[in-house]
Amino acid sequence: MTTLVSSSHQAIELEDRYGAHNYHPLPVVLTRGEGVFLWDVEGKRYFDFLSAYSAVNQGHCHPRIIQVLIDQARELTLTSRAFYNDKLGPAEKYVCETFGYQKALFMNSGAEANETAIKLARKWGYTKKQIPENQAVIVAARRNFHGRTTTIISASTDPSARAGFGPFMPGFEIVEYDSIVALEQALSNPNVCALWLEPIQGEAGVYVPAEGYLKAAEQLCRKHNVLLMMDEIQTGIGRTGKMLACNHENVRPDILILGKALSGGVLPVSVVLADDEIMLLIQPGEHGSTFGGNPLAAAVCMAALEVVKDERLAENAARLGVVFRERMAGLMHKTSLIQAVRGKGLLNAIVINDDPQSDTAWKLCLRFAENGLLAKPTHGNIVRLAPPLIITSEQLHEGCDIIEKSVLEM
Ligand code: IF1
Repeated sequence: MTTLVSSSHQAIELEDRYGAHNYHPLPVVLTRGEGVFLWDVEGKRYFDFLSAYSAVNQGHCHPRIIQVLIDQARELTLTSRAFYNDKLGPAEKYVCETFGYQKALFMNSGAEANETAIKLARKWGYTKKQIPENQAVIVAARRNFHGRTTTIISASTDPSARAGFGPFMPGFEIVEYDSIVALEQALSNPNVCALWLEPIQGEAGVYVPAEGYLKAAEQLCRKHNVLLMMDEIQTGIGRTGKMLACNHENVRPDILILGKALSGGVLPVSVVLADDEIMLLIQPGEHGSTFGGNPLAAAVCMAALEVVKDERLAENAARLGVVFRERMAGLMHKTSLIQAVRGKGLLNAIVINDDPQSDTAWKLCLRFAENGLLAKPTHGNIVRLAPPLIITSEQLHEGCDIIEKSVLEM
């Protein structure tokens, strides 16, 4: 018999008793979402300032995306790639045209898209750059976050992501993020096939590199015949004030990796984009997934991207991001609790002026929740603040009022 949840307490107990303990969530049990708002099972309303880690840029349960989901679900959900379906081709065309690439490869989770990119880069390294067999190296950045698979964590520098999960996949070299000197040195190794970066490091604490870093990285990749592989899973789809964070520096990665908001947070959809000379290196039977490119995902993906364009969400993120950082800068004058504010568009973080080992950021997030706003600490004393991009100026100010009130109460 299935259980009907009637209180937050009960839901938390069930998860605690029957679920793996791979997360430590804030004690809030959500049951409904609409736009920038979430409601818990007791009926309390919250501003969502996490947006499911930027997966719901279009806002919760966007009516246009949900309508497409319902309509497509009634027609056809999954055929596998053993056959063609009538939504995948249009979705491939749409993402290729939207982001300016010749080919698309749909997967599901962000981790799978990164795995796909790794395979593409290695294949390119062996066939085009003549790297000796099994010697290909991918250069990644310190404090990166690209997912949770055993290969991806092999490139992680975060002990909590790695400890106890070895042995690790060889073939990764770590460089300091935001250091052009480090890149120059690492990319000159002739066995390097790709440089793998986030344009802003999300998990590391919304670390925005110095202006010009991404452009320099692109130029160094060209110079050393290395592919630039950009993980825009968290930064893409309007979040930083442009369709892609790379657009801020007119950088065009050779391999572009997208996920999260590609479906508006409706179901897992990720995609890897590249031109023919890279993508066609993968032959039939060499890569795939049961659910990747399914018609439900394809239909939802097109609707989710249309919403971003039609509602000018990148422009809204750019405009309101400035307002948000101004409000936080104002708050910094009223308290010493906030040490720094940083970010781009509506991907921002505040740094709490306390020992990263302390639980101050966690307590602040509990206070936020009490006052009707949801956010989550990352790496100790950093709080990421990233509302859905459909947020209005009025709603943003209301959210900032809650943040200000909570900070001053601490
Ligand atoms: C969790 C963080 C965010 C990502 C980038 C790939 C992936 C992610 C740049 C993998 C995923 C996640 C996963 C989520 C928490 C979240 C996160 F706190 F861990 F760092 F967003 F900031 N590339 N990010 O940010 O995508 O396989 O999960 O679809 O709970 O692990 P995925």
